[in-house]
Amino acid sequence: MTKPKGNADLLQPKPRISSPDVLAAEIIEHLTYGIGKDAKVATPHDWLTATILAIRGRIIDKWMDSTREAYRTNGKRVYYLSLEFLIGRLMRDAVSNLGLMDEVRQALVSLGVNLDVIAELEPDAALGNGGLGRLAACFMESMATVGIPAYGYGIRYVHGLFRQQMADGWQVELPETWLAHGNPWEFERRESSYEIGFGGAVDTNGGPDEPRRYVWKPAERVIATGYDTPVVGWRGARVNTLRLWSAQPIDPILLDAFNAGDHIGALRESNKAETLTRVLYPADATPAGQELRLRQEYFFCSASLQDILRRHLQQGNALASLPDKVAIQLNDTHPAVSVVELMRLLCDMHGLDFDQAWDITWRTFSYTNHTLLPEALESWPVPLFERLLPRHMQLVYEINAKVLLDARRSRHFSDQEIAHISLIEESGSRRVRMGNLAFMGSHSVNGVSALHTDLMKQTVFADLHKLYPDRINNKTNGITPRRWLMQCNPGLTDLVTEAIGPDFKDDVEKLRPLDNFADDPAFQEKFAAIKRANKERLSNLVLSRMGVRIDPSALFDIQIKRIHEYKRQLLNIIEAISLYDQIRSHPERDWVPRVKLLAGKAAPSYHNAKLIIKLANDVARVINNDPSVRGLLKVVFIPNYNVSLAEIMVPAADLSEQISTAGMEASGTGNMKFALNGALTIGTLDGANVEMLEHVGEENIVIFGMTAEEVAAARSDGHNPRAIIESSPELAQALSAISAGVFSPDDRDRFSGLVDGLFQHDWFMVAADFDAYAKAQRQVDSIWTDASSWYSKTIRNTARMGWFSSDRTIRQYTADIWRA
Ligand code: 4GP
Repeated sequence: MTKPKGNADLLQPKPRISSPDVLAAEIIEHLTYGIGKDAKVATPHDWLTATILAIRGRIIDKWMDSTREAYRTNGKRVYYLSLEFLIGRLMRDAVSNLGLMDEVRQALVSLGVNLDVIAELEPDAALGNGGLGRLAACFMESMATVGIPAYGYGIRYVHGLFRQQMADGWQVELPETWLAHGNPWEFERRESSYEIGFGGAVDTNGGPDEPRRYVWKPAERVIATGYDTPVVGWRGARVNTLRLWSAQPIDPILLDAFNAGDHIGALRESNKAETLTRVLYPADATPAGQELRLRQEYFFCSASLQDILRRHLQQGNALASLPDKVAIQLNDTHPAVSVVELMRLLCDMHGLDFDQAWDITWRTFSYTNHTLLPEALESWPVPLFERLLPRHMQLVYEINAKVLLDARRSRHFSDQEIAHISLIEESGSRRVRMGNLAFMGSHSVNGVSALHTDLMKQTVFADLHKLYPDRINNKTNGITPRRWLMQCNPGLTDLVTEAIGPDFKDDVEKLRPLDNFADDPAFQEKFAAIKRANKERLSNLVLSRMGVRIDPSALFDIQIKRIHEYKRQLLNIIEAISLYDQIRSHPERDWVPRVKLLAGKAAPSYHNAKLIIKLANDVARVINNDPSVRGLLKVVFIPNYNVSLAEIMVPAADLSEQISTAGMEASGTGNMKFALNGALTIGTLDGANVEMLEHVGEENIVIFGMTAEEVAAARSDGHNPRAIIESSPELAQALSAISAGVFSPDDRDRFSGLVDGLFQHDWFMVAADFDAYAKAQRQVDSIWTDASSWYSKTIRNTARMGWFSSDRTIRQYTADIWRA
């Protein structure tokens, strides 16, 4: 490219001033000349867009600095490949990280606009299903904060995670349209476009004395175009790029067909291409849509790898230095096909031989596992994989041969061990195992909490761990304290600053001195007042959205997360029923007023999860309308859980429910958000709860229930849930109320599937853990009754949760895995 030869001064933008009056003038400038609106007729959305554009300008200056710096130093770059980024809103994040909150607020006030009102209009970017997508968003922010030159790569879904509505208590899924008003954060990068192929056949060429070359001739091609969103680190330290790919047809319209009168057919190719990036795949779903999902995965992996190699070579680097300059982190198995795609690019497009390419490949990749649930470990039917990606199928077999031969020859693996590590699942119909592919193709394989990492070694990856004993390592998850403390809980942030000074804002582990205030009555009072204000805000939201009145002085007991049997919302609801029974049977006792709040989405095809939502709503209706409860218990299921709702619920919680069946929750991150915001946790010894216990101290967390080992033993030795239920009068009574139709008078059998499951196998140990859980809840009540003890514990939670910052997690990835 030729460099423009203009006046050097003019080619360099002037640094921007960010005083309120300058900001206000710029907002008006954007409103007028960018959006074409007069201030008098501008809609609140116009104001939002104009404000974002003014903020964006400030980010771009730093963004360009960061990019120039990365080119200049030619250091190692980190690429985070994830099919999900559950970002939520961006404006508050950006303004607060740039340190411009007061200036922007004042600028808007001078224009007669309220920042909080327009901030509410920003749609949530919900490009993810749950934990792993939200983790990716926290990691992007922390990488920019810690100063790592990093790119996130993903898909720009037109429709993110569905909107959840309740129809008579049942979940209904509606399309989500986050791009309806345009997206002022993103930049389309037409110049970063790549061709992606599917299907077709593989030819061989090369003369008799030349090495054989494979040429894939895809039958279909689409274009991937990048859209860049800047991600600002704390104090604007660094601005990284999130590049999301959108699919476009090569020919937008088939003119011949159109002219021949086939107006719909003329758009067929175009529709097919655009379908690729139209919707986020709802995880945990049935095999339906499998092909589309595999296409999405390959599409985004191929585009990202072509982009990564282009950047690497453009800087004058040799291919052999790829592992020294590039670290690619695979967020779960969704991007695992990257391993084979890089092999294809290196062998077929750049002429490397297989062994050279393999050496580069596994040294470049690393893989994070996020769940041990067998249904979530992806695998693809061989015929599907082979039809869509014929060249990749050949490479899968070649990689498999190399690894299996080595395991057999040098490690003397048995047939059974070989069968476990093979890339091809042979039992039943043949499938390509993406977990094993990600494992073999990476130099590091990490779990997301200490317990989960141990279980990975013992269960799903036991044999691969035996073959590569140095590969599995642990990186306990974390959360960004900017969004999950400073932005969502400004009251607490100010109080903490007043008590211990502002150092914790730059290093959240410096919250620790707050411990000294835990028993100080004056501080407790202020801490309680902030919690109370946050609870009032949530109560208002519940009233305005649902018409349900809840009392902010009651104990707010909150469970928010995806609805899944292993997360045991059912245990929580059954306990509510049992409490309801007891409040009515023993009106003379001193019951602690409690509001049980739940929220979360169920995968559209997950029958039992949807039934659990319906049960929560049915139970809520009965309990909330029963005068004999005297308002001592309320149950509320808030629809359409998303990141923005979490930002209101987390700071308002007194009690955080983290009650998964031990051994099943890989880590959890909601558990960390609540505790940091001064909630007490009731939880099992599962996922990161185990490490939270170590950090906050056993007197500041309520742990109950079976351990992972006990669960495994009960499952393999067979436990007898019927006997357990019959020996627990409270559980038996609650279940018989459900079965008798107390909560579903219109359809007595509605929940029989759920109840029968508890009697027959109780796979998730709901019955087995019930008594322990109920007892732990009464222990919570008794702590609550002593306010000073309650606040002393919850303040200590805030003080001691700093370690669970995603900055710490990212530093560990950087030091141990990426070596960036
Ligand atoms: C989630 C895990 O269920 C959760 O425990 C963990 O905290 C989170 O990943 C981030 O590591 N898994 C998923 C998934 O979201 O789709 O498997």
